[in-house]
Amino acid sequence: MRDRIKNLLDKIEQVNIENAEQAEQFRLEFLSKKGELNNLFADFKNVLNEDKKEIGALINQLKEKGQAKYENLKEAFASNNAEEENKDDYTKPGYPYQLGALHPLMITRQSIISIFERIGFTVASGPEIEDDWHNFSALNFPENHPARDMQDTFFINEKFALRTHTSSVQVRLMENGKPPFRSLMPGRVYRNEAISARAHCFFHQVEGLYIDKNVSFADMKQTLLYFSKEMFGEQTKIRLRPSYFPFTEPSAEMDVSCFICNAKGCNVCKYSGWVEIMGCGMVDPAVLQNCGIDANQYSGFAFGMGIERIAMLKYRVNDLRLFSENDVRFLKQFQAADE
Ligand code: 2NL
Repeated sequence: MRDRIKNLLDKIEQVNIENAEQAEQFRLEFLSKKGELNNLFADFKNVLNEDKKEIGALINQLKEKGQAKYENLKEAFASNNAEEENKDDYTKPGYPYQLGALHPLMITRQSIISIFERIGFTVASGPEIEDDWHNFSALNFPENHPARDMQDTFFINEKFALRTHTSSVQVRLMENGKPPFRSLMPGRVYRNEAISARAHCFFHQVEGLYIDKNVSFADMKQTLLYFSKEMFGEQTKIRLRPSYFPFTEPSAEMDVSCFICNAKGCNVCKYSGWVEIMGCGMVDPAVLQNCGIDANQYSGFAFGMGIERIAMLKYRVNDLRLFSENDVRFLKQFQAADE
């Protein structure tokens, strides 16, 4: 009995196993019901009582060795197999891709554009670096206007600055084309301001321009009412308050009835029932003349709004900086928002 155990121990230690099949062979030969170990246990009853303690311990040792060897082999071959299979299994489903989302400013910009496109406006674009004529002079800014100051505008050199509004593109459009015009100008603009929750050194605008014969202030009101109802809901009302811009006369600020509280009063409309969303006015005849358009034949209106402002109201965002920090925890929330 002792020799049998010794032989088996040597065999278990020396046996050479290189793959899963050989491991299974090993299990059948030594560890299965009809294997060598069980034979030993079966013959154990014939061992003399005085030897039982010693022989029993030896058989148990043998069993542990055999099982440990088998478990190790099994694990090694199993992980090899998994790698092999993964490499070649072209039927496995692919990894799911993380879906991106439109930036909230782009969603807002697109809603504004598609509302105006439905009534015949087309989109124009132009350079972000502008000369004094297109950004200021053609738009009727007086020589000593504060916007022309280094304090307010980023100058690149004596001649060029980063545009402070997208009106400069409307100027180019009028200079190079013939009326009528019905165009929309979305884009990034720059102002020399300290960055805070309410101001940034760049922001985004959509401006609109409508020039034709006999265009009146009433046309402007109706166009902006249509826009407001489409953008903020059918129940929306508008109101115009007198204002001033160098390039329009008369000029106005436009408020919409608060779409958050239905004009009942909330902290967004500061309990007034109204929120300001854009500036507008009839294009100053001097601007038309500067751009080569006969102000005796043509008239028109223009308007401008900040995309950030609209997006902040629509999505209840209270810090302007969130729009340019690109923190995915912020951006991810707009995954379902594009309409
Ligand atoms: C605002 C106000 C405005 C315009 C932009 C414009 C353009 C031309 C001629 C006349 Cl070419 N006007 N644009 C007019 C009134 C207001 O923007 O608060 N923007 C954020």
